[in-house]
Amino acid sequence: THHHNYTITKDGQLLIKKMESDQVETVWDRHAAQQPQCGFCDLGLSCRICAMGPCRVDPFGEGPQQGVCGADADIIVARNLCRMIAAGAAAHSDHGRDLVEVLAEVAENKAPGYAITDTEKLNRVAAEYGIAADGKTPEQVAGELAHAMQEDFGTRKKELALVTRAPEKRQQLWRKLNIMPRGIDRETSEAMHRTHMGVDNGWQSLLLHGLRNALSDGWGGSMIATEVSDILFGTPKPAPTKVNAGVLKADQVNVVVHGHNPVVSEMVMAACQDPEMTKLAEEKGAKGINLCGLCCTGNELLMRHGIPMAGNHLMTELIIATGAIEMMIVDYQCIMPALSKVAACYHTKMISTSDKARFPGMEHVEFHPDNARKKAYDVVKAAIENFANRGETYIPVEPLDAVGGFSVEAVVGALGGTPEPLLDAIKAGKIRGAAGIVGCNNPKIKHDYGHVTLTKRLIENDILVVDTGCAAVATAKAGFKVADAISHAGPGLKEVCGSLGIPPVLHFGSCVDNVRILVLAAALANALGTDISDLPLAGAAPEWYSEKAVSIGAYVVASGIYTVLGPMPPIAGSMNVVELLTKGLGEVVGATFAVEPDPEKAAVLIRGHIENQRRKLGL
Ligand code: BF8
Ligand code: SF4
Repeated sequence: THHHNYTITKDGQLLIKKMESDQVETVWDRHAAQQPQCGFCDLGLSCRICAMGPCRVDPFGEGPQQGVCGADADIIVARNLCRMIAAGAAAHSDHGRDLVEVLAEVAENKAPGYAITDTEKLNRVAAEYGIAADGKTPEQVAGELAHAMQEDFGTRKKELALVTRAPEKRQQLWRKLNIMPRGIDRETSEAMHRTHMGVDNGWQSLLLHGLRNALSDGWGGSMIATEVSDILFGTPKPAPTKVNAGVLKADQVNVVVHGHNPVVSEMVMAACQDPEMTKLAEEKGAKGINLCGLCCTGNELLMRHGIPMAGNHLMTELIIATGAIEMMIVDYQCIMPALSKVAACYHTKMISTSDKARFPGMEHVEFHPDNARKKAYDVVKAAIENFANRGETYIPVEPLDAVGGFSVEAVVGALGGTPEPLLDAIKAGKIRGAAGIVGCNNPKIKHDYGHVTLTKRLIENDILVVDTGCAAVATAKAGFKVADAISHAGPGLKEVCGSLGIPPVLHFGSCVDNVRILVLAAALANALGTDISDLPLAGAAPEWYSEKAVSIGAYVVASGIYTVLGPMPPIAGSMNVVELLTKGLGEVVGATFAVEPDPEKAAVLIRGHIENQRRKLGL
C-alpha cells in the first residue's frame, strides 16, 4: 500500500511491492527506522570535529550556545557546510584524477584497451593549457596534457587552467573576492585545515572559502573529468536509448554497471560486446549479454554509446529484486552498502573494482589501467557462468525510449555551429530562459516526483531544461527525452525544439558533466558580452542527498546562477548563514540559493527569477 507514496514510477512501485513480499529491506524501511532523525544534526548545530566534544548548540536559546572550544552556532554551521563542500569537491576531483592517470598511461602505451578517441578535443583542450599539438603524436600531446592537468591538482603558482573558460567579468570578480581557485587539492586541503579546531572562526570567511573549494571542483576537478572522458571515450552525440527497469532482458545475461568512473564501465562494455563473449553466453543457454547502467556511470555509457539505463539512485536496490541481474559491477560513489544484502537474497553477484571503495559482501576484483581489460573479461565470464543460477525473474515494465548525448559540442552543432540561434530564441522570448535540473534521489522526497514535476512546469512555460545525474534519468523515465515530448512544452519552446528535432529536456550527462552546463552558460554570456549572472538561467537540485551535490550547488551559485534546493541543507541553526546564502550572496557573486521542497513552488520561484533576469536585460 505505502509503496505508492515512495515513488511516482511504475517500475519502482511494483518492485517495492516485490521486495515487501520477498521480505527484503529497502532504503525506505531504513529511513523509517531512523525516525526521528537528530534535530541538532538536521540544523547543523552538532560538532564532532575534536575530542573536547562532541558538542551541541541549543536552537531554542536555553541550553549551551557554544561548544567546549567556544564555537557558536554560526561557526559550527559554517564549518560543517564547508566540510560537506570539501568532501563533495574531493569526490568529483579524485574521479577526475583517475582519468588523468589513465590519460598519462595511454600516452606511455601502458593501458591496453584504452585509447585516444577524440583527437580534435585533445588538441583543443591542450591548447587551453598552452600545449601546441603540431608536429607531435596524439600520445605526446596526451602525455603533456596529463602532466599539466596533474599540476592543476597540486600546489601551483597560478590559477587553474580552465577558469579562462569563464567570462572575463566572472574571473575578475573571483579575483576581487579572493575566491579564484588555485590547486584543486589545495582548496580541499585548505578547507580541512580551516575547519580544524582553532583555525578559521569567521563564518563568512569559511563560507567564502567553501565557494572557492567548490569552484576548484566545477572549473577544475569535474571539468577535467568530463574533458578527459571525452578525449578517451568520445565526445557525446545525440543517440537513442532505452530507460527504466524494463531494459533488463529475461532471456539474456544481464550485467549492470553502477558508480561513476567510465574507466571501469567502458572496459566492461568492451568485454560485453565481444562476439566471443556472446558465443559463450549462448553456450550457457542465454540469448546474449545485455549491459545496462545505473546512476552516473550508466549516464556516461548512455551519453557516449546509447547503453540502456536501468534506473537512478533509489532504483539501485529495487532492480536487484527482478532476479534478472547476473552481476552488478560497482566502482565508487552513491553505492549503498545495503546492495550486497539485497543481492544475497537473489542470485546477483556483486563486484567491487576500486582500490578506494570496498563493500561488505562484494567480491573485490581490482581494476587498474594496466589490467582493466583483462579484469573486465574475467568478471563478464563470471557473470555468464552465473546465468545458470538464475531463478524466477520479474521484469515488471516495458522500457521507454529516450535520447541522450547532448554535449555542448553537439548542441552547438545542432544549432549550426554557434550558440546564436539559441540566443535569438531567448531574445525573441520563444524560449524564456533555461534551467539546469541536477542531482540525486532522497527518500525524504517522493522518488522522482521533484524532478518530474519541476521539469513539467518549466517546459510548459517555455523554459528549456538541461539535466544531469539522477535527475536526467528521472525525466527520461517520465518520457520527456524524446522529440515527441514537445507536446508537453509551451508554444515557443515547442516551435524551437520541434524545428531542431530535439526534446525539450536535454540529457547533459553525469554529475561531473554539470560542467557542460557551465561551459554552455559561459558561451552564452560571452556571446552577449556579459556575465553568467545576467542571463535568464537557473539551477535546481530538487531531490539532492550527497555532499557532491552541495559542492555542485556552491559552484553553480558562485558562477552566477540562482539555484533552488529541494531538501534543506543542515544550516537552519544559523540565521546568519541562511541569510548570507539566500540573500547576501546576491551582492557578492550575483546569485543566491533558495530552498523549496515543493517542486510546484520551486517552479514558480524559477519562473519569477527568469522573468526578472529578462527584464533586467531589457528583454
Ligand atoms: O554523481 S545524482 S545520487 S549517482 S550524487 Fe549520486 Fe546524486 Fe545520483 Fe551520480 Ni550525482
Ligand atoms: Fe566541540 Fe569545538 Fe571540538 Fe567542535 S571543535 S567538538 S564545538 S570543542
